[in-house]
Amino acid sequence: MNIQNSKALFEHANTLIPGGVNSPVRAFKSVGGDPIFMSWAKGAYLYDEDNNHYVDLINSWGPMILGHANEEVEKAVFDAVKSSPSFGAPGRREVEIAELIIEMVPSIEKIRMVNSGTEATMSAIRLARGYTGKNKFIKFEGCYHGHGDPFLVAAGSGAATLGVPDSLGVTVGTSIDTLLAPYNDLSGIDRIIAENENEICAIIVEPVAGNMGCVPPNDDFLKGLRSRCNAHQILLIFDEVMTGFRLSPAGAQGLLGVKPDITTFGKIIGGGLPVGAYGGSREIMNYVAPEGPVYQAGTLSGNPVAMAAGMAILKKLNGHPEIYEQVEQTTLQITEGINKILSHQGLNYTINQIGSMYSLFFTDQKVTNFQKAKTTNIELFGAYFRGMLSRGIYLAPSQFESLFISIAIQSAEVDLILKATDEVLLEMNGKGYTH
Ligand code: KE4
Repeated sequence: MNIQNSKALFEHANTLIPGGVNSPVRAFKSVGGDPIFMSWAKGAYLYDEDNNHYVDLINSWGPMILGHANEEVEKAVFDAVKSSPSFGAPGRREVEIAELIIEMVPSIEKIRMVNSGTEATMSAIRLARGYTGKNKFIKFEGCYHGHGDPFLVAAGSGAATLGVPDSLGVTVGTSIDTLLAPYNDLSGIDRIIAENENEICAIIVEPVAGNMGCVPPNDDFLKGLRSRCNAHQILLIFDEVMTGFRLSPAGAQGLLGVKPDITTFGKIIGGGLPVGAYGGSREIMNYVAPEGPVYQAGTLSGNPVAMAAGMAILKKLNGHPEIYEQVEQTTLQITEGINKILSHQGLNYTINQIGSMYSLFFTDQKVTNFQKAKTTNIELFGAYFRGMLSRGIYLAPSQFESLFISIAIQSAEVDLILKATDEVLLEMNGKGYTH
């Protein structure tokens, strides 16, 4: 596959941008090889700077559930941008999208638009602290909530649940109130709550984890978090940046039947433009400035063009359960096909899937948390990624990411994905990538 223009662009980009990319995962560091520079996309396909094309299984890390360059979204953006890309004053579209999200997600009575998922989660923690008067919060190992300082913490030594900074530049001071628990482990939560009674403002969780690869919650996990939050006056925050409007018109909470106190959004609600949001009950959200004492602001929050894109995609999803049925069926065709192929290959593997999200791990363990996800064979995943890429299938360039299926992926693309999977795994086995 000729990728010389991508290579030249990456070489030049490296002299101008840290790592040559504007977000680390795009650099292909954990899968080997150089990143592909995309030039355009339509439907199920990405087209790179050397005019190779790829079936896209990332879909911009979730937003493109309707496929790339959806006509209605495009038209809405073109119409909005003609009225000026930004007013810096309130506009009609902000009211309309707030009303639509509140209609679609029953746990939300008021919502604030921001510009990214990171802003949404940072603001949600500040709001939880302001509303409860308590400083500590619990997050789960392997869950990612954006690059806000309080979230960039790693598990401390041993059983210690105090987070330690996981990035240079994050101070102990900002991580000291972050408590870490294993995903899908309610006993771990009980221990942390007991050790920090009356000091915890919130538990923030990806209701379906997508940042350690796709890891669905155990049946009792979310209900268990809900009951513990009720019992200990702790706010339950669902980070639905990835799962919001992806797993159902009301996100993971709509699919799994557990209501959080605060929900954060991103990705799909911007239709591919930079948008985030956080929302919850009227009582909690009225703590947010200028209504209340918790400050949060943003020059381009509620930007008319981004709101137009978000409205267009949400209107297509609202009241259309058939879209969710379709992407789930397509995802099942892919995962069942991969399962059939791999069951003959003698490789250790496991597949996690829920709705239109899935991940393939190369491990003999059931992957229910980050420790289990880390038992995957990273070298094998890298070989699988590169083999699929060379056959025109664009996977997430990291084992610890979920894949996202769009309605634009039809049976022809499923056939391409499975044909490539069969060839790559046969080749890998031939090369002795066994266990
Ligand atoms: P952004 O700030 O990237 O818009 O959103 C942060 C965020 C918050 N919460 C969850 C559950 C998320 O998945 C994300 C961002 N997701 C990653 C993909 N794992 C974005 C890709 C990237 O970092 O380039």
